[in-house]
Amino acid sequence: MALADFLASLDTLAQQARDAFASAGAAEALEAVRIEFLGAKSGHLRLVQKGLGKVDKSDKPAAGKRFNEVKTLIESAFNDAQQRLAGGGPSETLPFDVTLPGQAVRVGHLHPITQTIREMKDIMGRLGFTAVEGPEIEDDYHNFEALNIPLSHPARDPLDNFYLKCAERAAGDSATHPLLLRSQTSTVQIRVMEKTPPPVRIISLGRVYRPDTADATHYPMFHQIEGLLIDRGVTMADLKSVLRLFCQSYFGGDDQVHVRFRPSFFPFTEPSVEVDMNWQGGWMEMGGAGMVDPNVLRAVGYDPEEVTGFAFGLGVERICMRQHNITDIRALYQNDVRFLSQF
Ligand code: FA5
Repeated sequence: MALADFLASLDTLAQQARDAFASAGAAEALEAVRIEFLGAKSGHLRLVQKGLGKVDKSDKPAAGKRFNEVKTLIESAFNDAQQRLAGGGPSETLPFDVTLPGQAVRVGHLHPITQTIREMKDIMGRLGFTAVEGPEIEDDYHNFEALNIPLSHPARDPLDNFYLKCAERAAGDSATHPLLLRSQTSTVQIRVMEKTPPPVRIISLGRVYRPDTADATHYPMFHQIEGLLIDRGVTMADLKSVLRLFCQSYFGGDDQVHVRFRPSFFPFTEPSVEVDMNWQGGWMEMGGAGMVDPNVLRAVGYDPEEVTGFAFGLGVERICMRQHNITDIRALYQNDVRFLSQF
């Protein structure tokens, strides 16, 4: 065989192989092309190699050199195609149809508690409540004293709170008050009223901490939504209406949720109630609420003869659990992606 003919057949083969590998759009197609060109028994390259034996002896070195170059070239075309498909990128040579529907790539989503918090903010925002933030490291004045919880009250017990030993203090706090991880979001009521003249209509959502033993409905760190409304002539009927409206909006209608108000006691509200919701054939305690105690109003400089108000604090985890039928609060914090990805 003339050298020129052999080299021409190699060039043709190289071009065909390059085109075929570049247009392979999936792993199966690529494998078929690989067998077609690089197959050990009857691939095109193998057949061309057989032609090498027919080339004149004096031309063999040039023919062999070119054969090896083309073999390397075809193998690297295969490697390139393999990498392109593994990377998931679009084929360079395939036409790209912009009218085809896109393929969603799921990279993750919000934790169910974050979703619940956002939905709650949204609903309460529509009811006219502005969301505000408060510090998670609190002094015992805002966590207890200003909320009418005296020094002797068992709620202040070191065994029931995470007191901090550190010397550093939150900005602006008096050095005489011990610090702790807040045990309730009711602290934010005080911080807002200290700075804002009535009327007030706020919610605050965030983490609170208690050394509770973890069980199906308790966790040492959990979230609360606090609500506070202060104005002239606010009554218990307003509190019940707002909580009912909130629950109906969140759970989807009167037939989806029953709310029960149980007489109770909190030092900072009078009268006080416990808020329960029906769940799994019984009742689950969701939070506490009541009319803001006149002592609390006085402590922040409000006149209880002029304004009245209500406050509530609900457990975000329990509301999220009821919504999604999660029977154990611990599942929310085990970070099992198989569990979390359901919501
Ligand atoms: C309070 O924390 C009051 N600050 C609520 C309040 C606000 C009353 C305003 C009056 C006016 P309580 O300790 O009951 O109340 O907690 C409220 C809710 O937080 C509970 O009903 C429950 O839903 C949730 N909760 C309490 N402890 C835990 C815990 N360890 N794990 C998960 N959720 C909890």
